[in-house]
Amino acid sequence: MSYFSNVNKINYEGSKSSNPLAFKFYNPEEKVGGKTMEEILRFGVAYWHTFTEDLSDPFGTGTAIRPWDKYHGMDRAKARVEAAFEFFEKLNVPYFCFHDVDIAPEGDTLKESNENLDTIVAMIKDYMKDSKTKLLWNTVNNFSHPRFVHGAGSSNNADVFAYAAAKVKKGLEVGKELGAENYVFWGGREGYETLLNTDMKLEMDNLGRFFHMAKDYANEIGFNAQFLIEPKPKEPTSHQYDFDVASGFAFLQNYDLQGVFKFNIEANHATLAGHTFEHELHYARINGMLGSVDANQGHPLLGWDTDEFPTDLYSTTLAMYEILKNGGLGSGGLNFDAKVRRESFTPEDLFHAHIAGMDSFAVGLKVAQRLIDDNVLDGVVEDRYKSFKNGIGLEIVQGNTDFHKLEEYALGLTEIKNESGKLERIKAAINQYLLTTFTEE
Ligand code: XLS
Ligand code: NI
Ligand code: NI
Repeated sequence: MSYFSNVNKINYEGSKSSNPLAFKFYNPEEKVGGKTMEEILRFGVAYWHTFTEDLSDPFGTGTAIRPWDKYHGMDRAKARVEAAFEFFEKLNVPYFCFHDVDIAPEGDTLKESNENLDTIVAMIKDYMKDSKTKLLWNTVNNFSHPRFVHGAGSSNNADVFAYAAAKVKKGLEVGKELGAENYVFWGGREGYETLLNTDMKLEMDNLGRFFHMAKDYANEIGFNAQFLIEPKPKEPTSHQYDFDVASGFAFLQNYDLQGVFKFNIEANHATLAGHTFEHELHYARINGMLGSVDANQGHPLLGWDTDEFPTDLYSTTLAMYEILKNGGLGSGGLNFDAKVRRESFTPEDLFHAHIAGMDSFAVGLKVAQRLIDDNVLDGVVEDRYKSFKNGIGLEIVQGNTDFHKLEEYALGLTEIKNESGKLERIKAAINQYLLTTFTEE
């Protein structure tokens, strides 16, 4: 049975192709800076947006009726697995990601939910034997069910804390069973609405305890995946505890978890936090904490998590610049935590959207590699900080000064000369690289 019979395997056809179901820029085998695009980009499909999303919004019911929606319950879950592996193969992606409830419906009890998971996990494991597509990460959904109304690991209700822990315990077992390379914690409802009814200190302490117990259990069962925290500043709560990389990093240090986690950085969450995508990637990178990426983009006019497929080449270029500077993503990847727009409701749109995202990151990769090869930005930065290479600047960075010496030096200055930051010149150079990287081929 085929769920996408109108679509054949997506191949690379080059930038002149007019075939909408072909890659124009993503050529998995092409080498960039010594590695293939497939090895560097490590694309993943998000199960929730691609196989369980019906495109409903607060103003209307779903517009996408998928071929597997004629089934119900566990039959639908099984049909989704078949559809998913057909999709992965046709798109030729190396990875996928899921939450527990994306792959198997919750039962009436925790035990029943776990049994449903066991059935589907066994089926997925079977499909993975004949597939090149591996599990980039899994996670559990500890936010949709009404029991998580006050949060999960930060709930005021200890029974909910225990239930959430039991779900993560199972999630870690599932991750181990399927060979997940990472395990993600996105805060869900870990945050609060108002301080008027919230013990923030207890909630954060409990979250710290929760993460320690999760790591202890992963160690106990020999599940070696990289743990990742995915920051988001708001939505669903008005104050999420993992606001951005900086606050998440402080939390991890505070609770002695710095060595346990890295960050999974989502572009739309960065912009919701008032940062650029590259700011979050950079902040994580310079602290050795860049783990993986949820590749999407927000809408510049909307203040919520629109999770659009990434198509902004300027942004993918600057993101790939950070990723290359990081030496790649290690066990992480570029997971399309992105959904097609409500009006793009056909199964083919799922392919068009992923092709657009993959091509956009392939463009970003090639432009970023050229920017690095030609030392375009490094040269600028190095020149801008040259005052710290000798004289008083060198003494400052070597720790050889104090306020007495600095005052003495300042008193002796007759003139302070600053140089231009050359911002427009730099932006024009990036445009030049964006426009010429492909026309010159
Ligand atoms: C929601 C998050 C979520 C995580 C996984 O905004 O992006 O989808 O990636 O729980
Ligand atoms: Ni995400
Ligand atoms: Ni999101």
